[in-house]
Amino acid sequence: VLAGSLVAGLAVTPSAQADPATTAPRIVPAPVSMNTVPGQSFTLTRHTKIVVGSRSADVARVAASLAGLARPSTGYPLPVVGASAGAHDAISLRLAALPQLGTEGYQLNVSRGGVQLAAPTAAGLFHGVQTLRQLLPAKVESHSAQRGPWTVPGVTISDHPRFAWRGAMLDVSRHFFTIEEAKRYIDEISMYKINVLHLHLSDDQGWRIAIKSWPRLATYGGSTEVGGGPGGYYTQKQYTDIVRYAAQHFITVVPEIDSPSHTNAALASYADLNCDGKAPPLYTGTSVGFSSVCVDKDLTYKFFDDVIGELAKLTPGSYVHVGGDEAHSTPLSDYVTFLDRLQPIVHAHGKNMIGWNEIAQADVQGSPATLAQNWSILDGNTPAADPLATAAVQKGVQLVTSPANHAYLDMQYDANSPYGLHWAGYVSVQKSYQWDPATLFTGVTEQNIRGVEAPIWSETLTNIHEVEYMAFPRLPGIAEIGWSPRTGRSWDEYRTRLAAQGPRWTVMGVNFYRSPEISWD
Ligand code: TNX
Repeated sequence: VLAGSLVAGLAVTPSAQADPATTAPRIVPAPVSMNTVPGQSFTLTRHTKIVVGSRSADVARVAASLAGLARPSTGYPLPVVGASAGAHDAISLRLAALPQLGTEGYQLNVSRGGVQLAAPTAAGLFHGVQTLRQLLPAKVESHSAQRGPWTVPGVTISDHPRFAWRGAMLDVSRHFFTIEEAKRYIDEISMYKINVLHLHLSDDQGWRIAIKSWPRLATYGGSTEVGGGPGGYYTQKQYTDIVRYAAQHFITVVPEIDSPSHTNAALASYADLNCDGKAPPLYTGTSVGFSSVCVDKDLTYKFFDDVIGELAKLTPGSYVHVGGDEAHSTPLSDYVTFLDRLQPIVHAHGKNMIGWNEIAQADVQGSPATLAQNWSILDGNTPAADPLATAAVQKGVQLVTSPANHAYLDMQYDANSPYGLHWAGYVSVQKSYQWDPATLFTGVTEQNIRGVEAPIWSETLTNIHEVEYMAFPRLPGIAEIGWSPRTGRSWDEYRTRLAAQGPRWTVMGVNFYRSPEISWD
């Protein structure tokens, strides 16, 4: 019996003879504890049922999503039935009082008789199903019938996340991504237990959400993108659809309206928002920091009150992201004035505020729970002094960590990467994995950290396939840093687990980069 999947030396080198019943399964993110139980594997058959042991619509939906995944590939009916059907030859999902697992943990036991998944919440069951997916053969991801056997190795897993915020950011402003593309990304990130989708909805190059009180933002401000393409925007109904789809994957959408800079699309749409009353032209280049809203105009605050008000109503999650980055053409005193007026607007609409780390220069308050998203270039292993992180923590503001040289997935892997930027350096798969939130900054402890986030900026990325190429295989490593215990973490062990993801992505049609750093299965 092997305890603690992250303990060095546990990783089992894959070999042609590997017996799935005795080889430690390769799961990303690594579970907190996993024991393999030899001789206890379970094989799905056409009689296997999915038993829902709790009367909850959310649990029923998790069961339905498991059935939806496994029916096409196995060709089995896998009926979803109630607890009276019994747990034999079944995958059973039930809610249970397991307070030690928090709000997202789960327990998974596989034995010859069946699979037992228990969790305190439907979110925990969903995360447990993601683990179960990785215990099944990769071809379970196929949309057409495949040949079995569909064997799940005997294991007992107890698992829960290290950090509450495990985010992925998609910049839909520099290039627009359709709702179908956003949903596809949700499918992919939820496999790795990501629970926040941060949508960067506005920037100089495009405004991507319809605002009823300021309609030209979308119809004019959304009409182009980097390179001059047609751009686009989400109607409020479409945005709601994305939010609902994300919620079904236990992902909270955090919408970002960037300000006071990164606002050219808004300034171009409404001349009155400019200090000189003149609307600049739409912008399709890739410079940053040249735009600024007019900090002295009352209309500016009416504008953000209206925009954040509409967005807050459409957003069930508790956070609205206000940007705040790279305000190079806003004098610091204006920047502080602006943020000090913006934060109460966010609160007035019942939301908490998150912004890029520069917001720590303003009078931001830890309570309610304001967050600063740090995007500094940092060693990641040897703590460094970071004035903005220090300022945030001194104000009681927690950090979401996105060190650009480790967690920015729009950075090129190396000089040969066909897409991406490299202002923060090249970010190899190893580099994206070898850092930790608790060793980024001096004077910042784990208690100051809400979690991690992997942003993808889209100056060079025009469709979801290009986004996938940047996210995979790096995003699962960031997800693991957010979810798994730090003890025993090692690149050499991780890369063998990551290698097992390749065949899954191939079956799913995910356009991943076959990095030579990994010996892909
Ligand atoms: C910096 S990081 C930005 C974005 C760019 C990105 C490109 C940050 C908060 N702002 O405006 O898109 O670099 O990597």
